[in-house]
This record gives sequence, structure tokens and C-alpha cells, in this order.
Amino acid sequence: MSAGNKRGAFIVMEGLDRSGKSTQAARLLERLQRADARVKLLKFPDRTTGIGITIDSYLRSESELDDRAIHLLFSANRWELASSIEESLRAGSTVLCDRYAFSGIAFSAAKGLPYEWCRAPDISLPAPDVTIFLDITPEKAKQRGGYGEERYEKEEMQRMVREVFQRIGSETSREQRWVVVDAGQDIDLVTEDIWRIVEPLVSGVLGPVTRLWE
Ligand code: 2DT
Ligand code: MG
Repeated sequence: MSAGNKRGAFIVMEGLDRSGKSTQAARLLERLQRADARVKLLKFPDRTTGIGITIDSYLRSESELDDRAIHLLFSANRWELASSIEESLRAGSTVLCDRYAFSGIAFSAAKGLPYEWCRAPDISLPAPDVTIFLDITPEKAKQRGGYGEERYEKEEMQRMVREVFQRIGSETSREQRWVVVDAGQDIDLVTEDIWRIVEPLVSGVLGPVTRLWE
């Protein structure tokens, strides 16, 4: 990263299951490392923490939890990493994150919880400098070898999740950029689209880390 008072960029990737998020995040990580950026890759839910283990069990349908309780745990799982995200950014690292608060809203609101209620616990989390939404239709996502066995990996659920994501995109402020990439196209073209968005951020960004929806 170049000198001056720049900090690392916070880049979030969002999308439906089977949208190619994890593949693209891995490719982006490699490219950022090649571009010589210090970079950290995170994934939410982080299933390795105490809260994450509870979330993992819920997603595998090994346990049941009230919809609001699991929603708050997903949010708490971000809050437990919030200060380390901020420290990494201030120390000049690029932070790349596979899912974030937007998935939190999208999946819980798709289950029928009120949108504003879902957003509330994530207010004030470190805000991404850009969120890349890998947009794919649930039909096309399904064609990619089918969904897995986890809770939520069903076409009807994914359809509702996509609608909430679209609402989130339309309500995101210009400073907290939400960029839609066509994830249904050839995988290498998706990689190139993503790189065009990220490349200007590799050398860091000016100004303090902002906070979500403040
Ligand atoms: P992965 O398939 O990416 O492991 O995600 N989810 C995720 C929520 O319901 N709320 C959240 O806050 C987050 C981050 C999306 C596992 C599933 O968990 C859902 C899919
Ligand atoms: Mg999944």
C-alpha cells in the first residue's frame, strides 16, 4: 500500500448460494496478493467461533432456534470480529469478506421477519467501501449442479432472498457502494468484472472507516 494516510479497502461479496461467491473471492484473493496488497479474507458466518459453532449446527439442521435468536447470533458473529476488521483496515490491509450484514437481512427478511428489525443489530458495523453483488437467477444457480443440503438452499427461498437483496441495493447510499455483477455469465468474465471494480481500491482508500447505515 502506498504511503500517506490511506487505509486498506473493505470489500464485501454478496449473492445467492451457488452464485460463485466463494470461487470469485478465492480468485480475487490471489490476484490481490499478486498485486502486492496485504489482504485478509473473511467469511461470514465464521463457523469457527463459539457463536459460529451454534450457527453451523443450525444451518445443518442439527438444532432448531427461534428465527430472531438465530438472526441475532449471525449479527453477533460479525460484531465479535468488527474491531479486528477495523484494526486490519487501519493497519493498511485490504479486507475481503465473503457475505456480510446484507446476507443477514436478506435471509431473515425472506423468512418473514420485518426488514427494519433485521437491519437494526448490524447498524454501526464497519461499512464496506464497496459491496459486489453477484447476481444470478435462482433457476440458473440451480442448474450449476444443484443446491446443497443446508437450510435455505431451496429455490423458493433463494427467490425471496434475491428480492430482498435487490431492495438492499436500491436503498444503499452512494458512499457505501453496491455494485451488481452479472454472475450468470462465463466465470472468467465475472472475474474480470470484479477486478475492474476492485483494482482502483488496491492501493488503499482515503478517509476513516465508515459505519453501516449511520
Ligand atoms: P454460506 O453458504 O456462505 O456458508 O452461508 N446467512 C449468512 C444468514 O442467514 N445470515 C447471515 O448473517 C449470514 C452471513 C446464508 C450459510 C448460510 O447462512 C445464511 C447462507
Ligand atoms: Mg451455502
